Amino acid sequence: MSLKNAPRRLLVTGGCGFIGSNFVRERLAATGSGADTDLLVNLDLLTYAGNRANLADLEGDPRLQFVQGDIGDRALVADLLACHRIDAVVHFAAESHVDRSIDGPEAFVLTNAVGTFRLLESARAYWNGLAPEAKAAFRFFHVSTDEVFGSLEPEDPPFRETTPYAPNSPYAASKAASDHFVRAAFHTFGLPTLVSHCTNNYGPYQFPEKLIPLMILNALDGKPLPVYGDGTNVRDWLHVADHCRAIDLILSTGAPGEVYNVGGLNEVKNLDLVRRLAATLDTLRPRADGKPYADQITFVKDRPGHDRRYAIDCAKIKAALGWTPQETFETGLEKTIAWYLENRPWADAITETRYARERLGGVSV
Ligand code: NAD
Ligand code: TDX
Repeated sequence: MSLKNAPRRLLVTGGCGFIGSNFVRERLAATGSGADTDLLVNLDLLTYAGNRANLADLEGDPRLQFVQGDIGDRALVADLLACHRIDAVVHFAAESHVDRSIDGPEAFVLTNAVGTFRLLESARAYWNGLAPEAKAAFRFFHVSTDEVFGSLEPEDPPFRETTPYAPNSPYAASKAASDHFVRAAFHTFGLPTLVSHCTNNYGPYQFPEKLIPLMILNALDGKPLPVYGDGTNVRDWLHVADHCRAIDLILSTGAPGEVYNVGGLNEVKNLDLVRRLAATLDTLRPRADGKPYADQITFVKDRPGHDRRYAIDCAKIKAALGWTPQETFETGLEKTIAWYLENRPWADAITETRYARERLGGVSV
């Protein structure tokens, strides 16, 4: 598929987070693919989840510019869009952790709903002033989640793009609110928007409050592996590199106003996943006492409102854009575990911060 119309001057929000930093790295590495990047401005507020170390290897790349700031700062965003003649916004920035949204929902409303609304307004004002050709080529890409569709029972068919919204957590509700503003910006004002709903991502640079890195690091530290409830909740796991490839493809070839579901085709029960992580670590980094890491599994109080199952039907993106995930869970998980083993100083630097200690301490012990 030709990427000749791919945008080349991007404003990426949340580029110091997990998926954003992987996207920035993949995007800058894609030179010569037809989706070359002339400039990538990374706007990130550096909340507890934002980490400049996630992009340390790219420091000095003349195509990458970091700006610390808020997506809701209209003057700043207006300036960045105009000064850098941006032709696409790729919006990752968010409060992203469900447990934190249960402890304190307001930050989720402010960042995910109000912040996205303000970013849309800034983008719309800039887009309105563009010449016709640039106006037609401009894109606003919103990274959403499968969680806006609610929870599936074991026998339910996976979520489609047309599945009605039924968000259950404050996080999901705030993402749903942002999706509705994106939809309205297209329908009412014609802003060329694109939306993706993806399943649980995994891979390098994920903040260690999320299931996979938390379990790997707790295992190595001899801490309990806290499985919520009975561990039968199901998630569909998508390698972050496959997600980034999907975003690139949608950005270059997706139709404005369209929504695409992106899934890993890889449903796993939480307890099975944790057992699998433990068994892989038994091989790669056996415990000093020779016992299995699975001995550290502890069942803890369930997450309130815990969604039973997520699964995505990605027939649309497959048929329309030719995307399918390339990573198998087996290879993806092994590479991911190896990455956390090799990058212990990266994780230690995070877990030593005050924010992380407060939260991670609360979850794991
Ligand atoms: P993350 O928490 O790792 O990173 C979020 C980033 O946004 C951080 O760098 C943070 O500093 C930045 N940020 C937060 N508030 C900001 C603000 N007001 N202005 C500017 N920057 C701000 O999140 P992630 O896991 O990389 O998720 C990225 C996006 O993908 C989110 O929109 C999330 O809802 C969505 N998503 C994530 C997953 C997943 O499995 N991680 C799955 C589906 C969808
Ligand atoms: O310690 C834990 N024990 C546990 O059993 C943690 C942190 C999680 N879990 C369970 C809860 C979920 O069923 O594991 C599953 C995955 O949990 P998270 O990693 O917190 O992800 P989830 O709640 O599924 O949401 C993720 O996927 C959708 C991302 O955090 C969201 O940003 C994304 O939108």
